[in-house]
Amino acid sequence: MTNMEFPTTFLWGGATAANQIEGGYQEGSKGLSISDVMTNGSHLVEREITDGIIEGKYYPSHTAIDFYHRYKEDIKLFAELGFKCYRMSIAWTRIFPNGDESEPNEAGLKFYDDVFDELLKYGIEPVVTLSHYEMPYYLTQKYAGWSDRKVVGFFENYCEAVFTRYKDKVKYWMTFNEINGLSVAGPAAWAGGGMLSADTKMIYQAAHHLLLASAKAVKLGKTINPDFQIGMMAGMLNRYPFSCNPDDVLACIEDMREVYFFCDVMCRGYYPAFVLKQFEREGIKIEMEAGDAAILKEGTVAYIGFSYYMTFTSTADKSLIPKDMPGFIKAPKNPYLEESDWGWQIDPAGLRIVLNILYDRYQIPLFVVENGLGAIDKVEENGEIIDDYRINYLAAHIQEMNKAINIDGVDLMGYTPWGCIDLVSASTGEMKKRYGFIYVDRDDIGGGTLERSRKKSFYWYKKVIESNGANLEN
Ligand code: BGP
Repeated sequence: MTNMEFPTTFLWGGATAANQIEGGYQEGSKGLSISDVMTNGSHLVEREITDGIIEGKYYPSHTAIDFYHRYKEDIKLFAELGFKCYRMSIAWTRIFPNGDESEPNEAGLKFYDDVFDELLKYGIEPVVTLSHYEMPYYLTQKYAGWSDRKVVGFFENYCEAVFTRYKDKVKYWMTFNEINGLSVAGPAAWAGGGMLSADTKMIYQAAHHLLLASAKAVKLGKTINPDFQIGMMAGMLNRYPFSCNPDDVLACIEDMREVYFFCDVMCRGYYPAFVLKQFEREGIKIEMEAGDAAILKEGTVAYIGFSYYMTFTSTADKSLIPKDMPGFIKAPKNPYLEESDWGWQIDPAGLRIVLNILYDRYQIPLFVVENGLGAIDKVEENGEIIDDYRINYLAAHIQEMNKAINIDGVDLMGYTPWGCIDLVSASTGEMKKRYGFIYVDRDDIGGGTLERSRKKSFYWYKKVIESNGANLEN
């Protein structure tokens, strides 16, 4: 008989990112970040990236859910949920407002000291992303973001400041959120690379700098505290061949390289052959310095954190791709899956598949650091929020993680569902696309009291954690 229990060390928690929750965008001498110049949009209308702040436009990150002032109340609720860990990010712009200063900003450092102390007070382990879609805006203007190698040095200074300051408070780190998002160009090149537009060469040059910066962070972190666990973070956009036609299977392998390129370099420590061949074929010459290869080799990560929301298909027959399809990946819909109100195809079994693929390929621990259902919640007259759809989604995914651990033998460290407290959507800037166990009274254009309340899923997830994943009943 198989023992279907989660490991006793399993890190149950929740995940957020600074720019989607903090607000206080100019407080404590914080600098402007790339997310601070992004307006609100919808799943049909892309968020606008403005040239600085423009009067009359609405920028959701400026107040977000005001975690900057309410973190104590929010962390208390996380403790009530029984969180073992909390995934959050540090806003680089609180520590180095422009990015290229030589000394860090004390008010910013102090803010995260307070947040970490509050978490540790309840025995909640912080899991910290160093850069979650928000580099200093100034670096995009002066250096064209990650396309300039100087930014690697600025990032190193930032890492040194936070690693040194928090070395006894934070053990789990991740370098760049969804680093592979960069290959999807458009707004993703902005969020991940700080570049307004970029051709293939520029994308790969920026990717090289990000990969180098990640490896340098790992190396540096280990010298500051050898107990640090520094991982990578990928957006696990897994694809299936649309049919069993070998052409579709090959198209799928090729599409998946957009994810594996990044994972391969960070986990194995060198560029995979397929990308070197692509450079050769397309005449792409990336500037690399002597010594870069050694840095990549020495700076491999301790674990793979990844986000998982949905899956996609791949086809060799491009005529099957619907015209004017919204979203960043254009591919025919999978007829076996249902989708969310935002068109994301829900695939719990796909999570087990992904866990197996990643573990087989890299043989290092995995961490599901984002997963969840973005949905519109209805507040009943008595104030209740009955989000059974969210409970069903999460329960189905937790069951698949359990199988991956107990049937397949995958080494899975933990699970931090995305947006454990409602927050600003990264892709659309909306508030109504909610993921949380905790409801926040805030709308898409800045209205609402910002008050917090517990949804039905709050009580459900609390039981899940209490039972270490054994009780998934609604
Ligand atoms: C991931 C990002 C998060 C997040 C999540 C949900 O891509 O790492 O920042 O927001 O997706 O996406 P959205 O907010 O667009 O619903």
